[in-house]
Amino acid sequence: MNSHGLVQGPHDHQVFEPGMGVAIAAERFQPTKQDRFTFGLWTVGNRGRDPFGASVRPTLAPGTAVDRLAKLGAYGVTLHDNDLVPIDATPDERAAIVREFQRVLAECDMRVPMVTVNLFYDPVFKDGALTSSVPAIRRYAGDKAKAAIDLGNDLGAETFVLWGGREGSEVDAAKNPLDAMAWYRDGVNALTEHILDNGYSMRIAMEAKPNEPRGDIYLATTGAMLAFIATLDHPELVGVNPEIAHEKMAGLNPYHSVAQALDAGKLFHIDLNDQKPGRFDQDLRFASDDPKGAFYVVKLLEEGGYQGPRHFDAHAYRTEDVDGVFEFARGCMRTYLILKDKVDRFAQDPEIQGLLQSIRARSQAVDPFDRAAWGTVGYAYEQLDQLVMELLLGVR
Ligand code: GCO
Ligand code: MN
Ligand code: MN
Repeated sequence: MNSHGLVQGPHDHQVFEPGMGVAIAAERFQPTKQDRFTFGLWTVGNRGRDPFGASVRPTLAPGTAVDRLAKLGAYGVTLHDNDLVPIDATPDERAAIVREFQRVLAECDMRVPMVTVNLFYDPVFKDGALTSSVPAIRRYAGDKAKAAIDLGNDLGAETFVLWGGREGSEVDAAKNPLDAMAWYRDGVNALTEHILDNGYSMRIAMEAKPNEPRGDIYLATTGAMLAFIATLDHPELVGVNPEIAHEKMAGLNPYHSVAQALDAGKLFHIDLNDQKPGRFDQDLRFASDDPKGAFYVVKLLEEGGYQGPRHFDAHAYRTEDVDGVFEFARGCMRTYLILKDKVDRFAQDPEIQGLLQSIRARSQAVDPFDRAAWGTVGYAYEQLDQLVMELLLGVR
């Protein structure tokens, strides 16, 4: 009997291959530390509040989140400064909180590979943080981000994510975006100076999102971030943290955005989740809306040399209680491992590989170049795509 009062959970029935026992299937997709799965404290801690309704779940203590994620096989957690340390904590309070959290991490054998800063929740940031038109707010935001970098260093993080949730506008008459870009650049340059001055081994990963919570957010896509990074004082210290849902909100293909980041040597971190196009910011369980799109992202991460954590930035449906939240977390990791298994099968499938080979062989056709013939040739992509569908649907 599980906590829902059911004798069996839905996954107890999953059988992936004829003759493969349920126990083996469960063990096979059991996450381990080597998989390097991480979750934001704010993801499992999400209380289900939305613009239309109140919280539906109790506050989850950071220690409880760490403990329950560790038991599921996660590698670590990530956090905003204020997920752990209240915005108005004194230095002594901060030190005590960090000490206690370090104790829990050690006890659960969990890491904190990434820390980020909350520059969006407090009302002071309602017109932006590093791009606020108020110099004193820009200064405060910069100091807060530096303190979050210090916190990351204390916790052993190698990546500092910078998500400019309020760096944007609704009223374009109010702010010149050229000023905003200059302030943003000054802000990020100051953060890299802070890292260098302190000798931290930390890199910054900038995360793009097109909208929400602002009407329009500056540097709306991963591609825009990459162009901006090239204008910084220390571009070598700054990369990107693409999020699947954010690229989809912009109508883009996350597979291509992540590939561009990898190609630029800038994929420092990644936020895995899912999103239905044309909706509000949903933060769905990884791959739950678009498993085919997610398959290609997993393929890219596994085959493209990405070494960082597989970080989930998603949250459970508002319908869930706390146990449902950890079913959600387990689901994110299992689906990743199942898709990783599909990546291996794709590489070993004789029909898929044979078809790819014949497509490639035909593309090597020799001179003379025959324009008319190339215009009538069939590429067999329908057949290839259907084979991938059948692989993903479990019949290959
Ligand atoms: C969002 C963002 C955030 C950031 C996080 C890290 O849509 O709210 O994805 O979850 O990733 O704040 O800075
Ligand atoms: Mn997001
Ligand atoms: Mn994110």
